[in-house]
Amino acid sequence: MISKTHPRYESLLLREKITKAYKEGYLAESGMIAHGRGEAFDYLLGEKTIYPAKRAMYAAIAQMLLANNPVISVNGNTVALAIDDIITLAKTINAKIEINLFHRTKERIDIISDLFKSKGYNDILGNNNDDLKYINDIESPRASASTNGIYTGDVILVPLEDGDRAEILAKTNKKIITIDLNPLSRTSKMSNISIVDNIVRAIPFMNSIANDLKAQNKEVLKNIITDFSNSENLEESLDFFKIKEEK
Ligand code: PTJ
Repeated sequence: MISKTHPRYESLLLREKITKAYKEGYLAESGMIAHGRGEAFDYLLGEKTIYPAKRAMYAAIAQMLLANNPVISVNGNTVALAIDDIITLAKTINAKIEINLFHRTKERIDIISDLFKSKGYNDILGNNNDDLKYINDIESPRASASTNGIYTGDVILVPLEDGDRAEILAKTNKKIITIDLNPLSRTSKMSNISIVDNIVRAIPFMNSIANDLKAQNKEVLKNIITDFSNSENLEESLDFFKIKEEK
């Protein structure tokens, strides 16, 4: 039990979610290391949602609202930290949710599928009964793609990845959106829209703007995307990382 008065309460709470998910059997061992890396970047960012991240999130929602078949890909870490907000987002913008694991095992897929079902969400893709295809050139179990989901999807949100997939998916003409605290990661560089923010702040922010954007006409959404440059936005994001303490 973490005391609410602890100065690092929020951060410790997230660690608790991560370790609980590991004990429940659905978070990969290396998911704990990935979380630590994210923590370090977030610390340097001041644990705040920066302006370039907000701009990227407007572009991301616009892109998903214009899509024919938008899909949110979830792994162990994403589920541990943001399952409820992901379900809300998927319902609001009419996107599918697909489980896609780097360290794929039948057991982890079953546990995650059951977690979604326990939340009343029964349409999860990528489960063990799904019709899975395999995307060429991805040399890991992450190549698996549901026929009705990532395989045929045109806009795919891939939070917290490790870079072996974003590039290949982007080459297949899909629009790739990521949430990654590391603006220098391969995934951030290879995606069309990279949101440099903690997923626990990003998905709630996306939910807070989704209804407003849904009410806009298509031209407004297209303009948001045309005005967005991922490389410039990543450059700007880097400027927010503080390696010197403010006096
Ligand atoms: O569940 P699986 O089997 O699919 O495995 C998932 C992990 C996360 C283990 C796998 O994708 C992996 O090893 O990822 P990496 O290479 O550690 O990359 C994860 C990226 O997410 C890193 O750039 C981290 O900085 C970033 N990250 C970690 N935690 C967060 C984050 N970004 C946003 N929010 C976070 N909370």
